[in-house]
Amino acid sequence: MKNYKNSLKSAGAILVAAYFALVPSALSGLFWNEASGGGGEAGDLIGTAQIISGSFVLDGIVGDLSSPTDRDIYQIYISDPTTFDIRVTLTTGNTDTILAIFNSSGLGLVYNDNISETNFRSQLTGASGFITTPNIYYLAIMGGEQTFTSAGGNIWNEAAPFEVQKAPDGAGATGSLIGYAGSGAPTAVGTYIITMSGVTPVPEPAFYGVAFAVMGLAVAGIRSIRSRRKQRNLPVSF
Ligand SMILES: [Ca+2]
Ligand SMILES: [Ca+2]
Repeated sequence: MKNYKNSLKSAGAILVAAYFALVPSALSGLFWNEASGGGGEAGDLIGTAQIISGSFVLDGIVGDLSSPTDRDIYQIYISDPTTFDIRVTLTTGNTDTILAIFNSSGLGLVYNDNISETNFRSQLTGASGFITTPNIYYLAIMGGEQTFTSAGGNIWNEAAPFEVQKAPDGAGATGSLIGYAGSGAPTAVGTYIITMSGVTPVPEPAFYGVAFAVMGLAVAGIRSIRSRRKQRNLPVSF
């Protein structure tokens, strides 16, 4: 009997510990790191994107273009589509980037090559009006002299004017991302920093939903045991 009660107490303690282990801690002002936070190289397609998840204030991303054809895609959550700002603020080696945002189907939404005629880094903003709803999106960064492709061809044309944010305008504009064209600028190799606002890590409702569902089933099981023991006039003390 004692062992039975202790085992139930232990089960309850484990559940309580599990509950608090799942409650995210309040952090703030963090940059996601492709290598240490993401665990390695971010993929270059929607299905292999590095998922930025957790509970913290996301200030941006630090990553690396390890070769001229390294293209990194991150799954993010744009919480404020009208005011978000995503900007390449620093690269070592490479100063010519391209940024683009895709939806979950891999369809291109907005793209920018150069911030200005003298700044060849890239910036995407809510003010451009191409993102209208808070949602999960995919942010891609790569060096210049290459293009995103769908089955129909280039999703965006790499053509002047380079300083605009634009919707897909290439032959493959209406298709989903399947690959890339172009060998990339040799100078593209280097570390980059993307600063951002109006963007958060991807929420984890499914994870917490499952966790609480499991807890609910466990609590229901304990209540059921207590109920059965009461019916049998056995002592319950937990
Ligand atoms: Ca990379
Ligand atoms: Ca550029």
